[in-house]
Amino acid sequence: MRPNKFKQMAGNITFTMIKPDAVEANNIGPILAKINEGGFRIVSMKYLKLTKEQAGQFYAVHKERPFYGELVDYMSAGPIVAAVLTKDNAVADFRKLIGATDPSKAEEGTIRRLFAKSIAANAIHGSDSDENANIEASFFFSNLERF
Ligand code: FUP
Repeated sequence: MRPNKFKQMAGNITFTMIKPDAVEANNIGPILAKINEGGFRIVSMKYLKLTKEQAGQFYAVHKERPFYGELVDYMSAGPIVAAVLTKDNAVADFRKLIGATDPSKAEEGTIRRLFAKSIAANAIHGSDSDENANIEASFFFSNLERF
């Protein structure tokens, strides 16, 4: 069996999605620039539109939450950019770079503060643990041994 490179890199990778609101607003470029300026390198990336089923599966942990239906509709409403990023301490540093879930509570200069429209349309996703970074990266990218 081939080694799972993402797993080997635990601690050094995180997974992100530029969400439909930010893609629609033409903010892919400015957001990728912020990601690079924050010291992250892009190691896998794709532009795609999630089906409702895929969005539901990705956010299955939130199934019982009141906003789940809306979240699934929203995340499958338009194209997204999915990417795997690398940097030391990637998960925590990326959460800091994107800011709080609610953009009105996000720190000045964070990606959500700069680009998010609302708590639901909040521009960008960042994994919340090394384990989830690996699960989420594997959800989108299967040729993990190739970088
Ligand atoms: P985060 O880890 O910051 O992306 O936030 P959560 O995992 O708590 O939530 C995942 C996504 O659900 C958010 F990015 C947006 C959506 N959400 C809502 O729409 N309403 C809420 O009250 C909380 C989250």
